[in-house]
Amino acid sequence: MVQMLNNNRKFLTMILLGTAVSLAVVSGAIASLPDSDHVISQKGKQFGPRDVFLRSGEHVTIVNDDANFVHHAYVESEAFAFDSGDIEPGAKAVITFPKEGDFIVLCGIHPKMKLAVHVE
Ligand SMILES: [Cu+2]
Repeated sequence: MVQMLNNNRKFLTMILLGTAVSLAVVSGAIASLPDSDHVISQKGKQFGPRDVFLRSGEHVTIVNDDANFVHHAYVESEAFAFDSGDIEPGAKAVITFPKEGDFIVLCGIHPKMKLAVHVE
C-alpha cells in the first residue's frame, strides 16, 4: 500500500514536470517567432527605412515622430487597401499585410513619401 502511494506520487510528479516542460517549450516557440513589429519612422517627411521585408500576415507600425507635421499612410492595391487617416505627431498607425507581394505605402499629405513593403 505504501509502495503504491509512492508510485502514485512519482507518477504525479512526472506529469507535473512534463506539463512544466511542455509549457516552457510552447512559450519558447512563441518567443522565437519572428518579431513582427517593424517600426517605420516618418521623420523629416520620409519613411525610414524606405524598404521593409515582411512575411505574410505581419504588420508595420508607422510612427509619426516628426514634431511639427501631420502625416498619413495609405495603401491601394488589388490585394487590400488601408487608410490611416491623419497621423498626428506622436501618433502611430499599424498596417497588417495579409498577402504576399510588393506594396507601396504613401502619405496623402506629402506625395514624395514612399515606403516599399515586400511581403514574402
Ligand atoms: Cu507625410
